[in-house]
Amino acid sequence: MRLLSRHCVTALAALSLVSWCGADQPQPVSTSTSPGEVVRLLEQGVTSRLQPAIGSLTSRVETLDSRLNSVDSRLNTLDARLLALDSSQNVLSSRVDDLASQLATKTADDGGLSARLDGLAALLAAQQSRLDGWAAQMAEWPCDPSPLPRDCSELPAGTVSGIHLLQPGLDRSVPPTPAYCDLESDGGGWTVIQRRADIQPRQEFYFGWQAYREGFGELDGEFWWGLESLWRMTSPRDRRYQMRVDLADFGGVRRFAVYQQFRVASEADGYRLSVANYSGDAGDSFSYHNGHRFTTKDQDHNQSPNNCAQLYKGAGWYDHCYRQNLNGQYLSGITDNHNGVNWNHWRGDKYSVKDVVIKIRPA
Ligand SMILES: [Ca+2]
Repeated sequence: MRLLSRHCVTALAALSLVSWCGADQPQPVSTSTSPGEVVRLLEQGVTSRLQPAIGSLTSRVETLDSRLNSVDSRLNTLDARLLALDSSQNVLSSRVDDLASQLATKTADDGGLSARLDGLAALLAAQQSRLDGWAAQMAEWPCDPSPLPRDCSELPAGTVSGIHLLQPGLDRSVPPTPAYCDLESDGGGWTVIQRRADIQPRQEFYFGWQAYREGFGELDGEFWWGLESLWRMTSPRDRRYQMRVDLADFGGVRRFAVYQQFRVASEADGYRLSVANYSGDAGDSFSYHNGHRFTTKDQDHNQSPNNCAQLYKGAGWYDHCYRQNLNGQYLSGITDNHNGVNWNHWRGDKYSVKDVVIKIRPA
């Protein structure tokens, strides 16, 4: 047996390696195969052996890639939800702040309410004590042979100004009614029928017919005495009444107007006004209302196509509509509307005066 050459040994080793690697169909190699051919066969063998592994690896890489994409997409979703939660939290936080601020305001309001309730309680107590006084006065009344005064001018000399019981008119069967008597200014004897003043809490004057019929407010504060009492007092023909209006602006200037004739008709005639014979320094803003019936926001008795009380937020003997609006809104001086407590012939119809007193006494 001749010795194999070194090349042949290498080729045989390579063939063994191919065989050992388990090639399915190793190509037959003859001992005469050249070394180059051996290397090519070797590479071919290795490649075909690695092909499935590479395929498997590629597929796994693809799987991982796809899972990575899926994870990436889930991360994006989570990111978006996190952002949404963040924004929700901001909204909630801002609502909590809102509620806290509302709560603070509410608490402050409660303080104001409590003070107003205290004020009302004090008013009620004062009212109660006044009622007790009148009750005592009335308890003595049936036994008193002298009738109650028809108006404040009949109160005995020396009586002090303030609230007194009257029995207006001639009908003795009508229950007595309280009134504020001014027994000092301009000779005294005045029955006050309306007052406006810078007093808190502010008295509302924008009422309907019933309130103006019966009267409202505090007799020692702001009030309207009542049309029914005015009619009872001024309608008997045995006595004529005069009316005086005192006014003051917010600069401390005072003016007055006196009318030597003043009378109010019955409710059936809409409490029609008779007023005449002006004198004074305020200007004559009341004569325009002479001969007109009373109008409230719920009873329109004036010549305007509209309800003047609704138009100018008051009540009165409107025509078409007014030269004075003394039952208008208390607007404290210069206004941009015509709703104030105005006396046109003095401060015009856009100046709501500070003080008003309307009073009557026998002429
Ligand atoms: Ca009208």
